[in-house]
Amino acid sequence: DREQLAPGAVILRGFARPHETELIAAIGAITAQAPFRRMVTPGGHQMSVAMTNCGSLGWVTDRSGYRYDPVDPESGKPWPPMPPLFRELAEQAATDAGFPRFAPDACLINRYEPGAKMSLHQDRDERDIGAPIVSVSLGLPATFLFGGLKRTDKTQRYRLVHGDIVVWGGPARLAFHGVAPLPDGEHGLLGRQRVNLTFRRAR
Ligand code: MD3
Ligand code: FE
Repeated sequence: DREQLAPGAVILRGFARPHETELIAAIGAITAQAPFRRMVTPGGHQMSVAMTNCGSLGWVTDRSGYRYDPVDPESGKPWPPMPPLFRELAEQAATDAGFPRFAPDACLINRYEPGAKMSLHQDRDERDIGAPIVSVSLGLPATFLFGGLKRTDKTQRYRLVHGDIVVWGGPARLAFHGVAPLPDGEHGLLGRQRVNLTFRRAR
């Protein structure tokens, strides 16, 4: 089922569930090559969310700033390739939400352990903001915060659970958003964590 959160923001509840086993296996293979790590923001704070990437470009942050990098700075090697299933699932979800021909070149993989959060921010590091962003939630449920185009705009809260996919495009693309501190819990396949895949067209 498809539900509109806001203009341009569509949630496809359970859309990834039929693929949960393969998605989790693929995440395991990617993180064996490019382990999760907690990056440092330009302001010098270590993020509570641990991250890695797959695809031709990966989102990274360090003291020098945010960027998309074809190379994992920890290994000096290219990021693991994006599995065809990831690409196909993201494209199918985008199409169902009204954004056909989405061709992501970057997949950021975020890991939240209990207490980890993501503060309110905008995603503005992509060259083509005409392309949507597709996010896949796996593991423990989280509360997603969705605001407006100004940091001070009122935020709405949505609960995202294992298998949900959200497509953010059009007027929602530059909205402020974040994730509330992850409550502790136990997920049958992923244990005490939430993993989020974020697909973007960076270049
Ligand atoms: C709404 N990640 O990595 S994904 C991020 O759950 C990020 O890990 C969150 O925000 C997470 O930048 C949320 C959903 C998401 C991604 C991009 C958006 C929502 C968005 C861009 C605009 C509006
Ligand atoms: Fe974001």
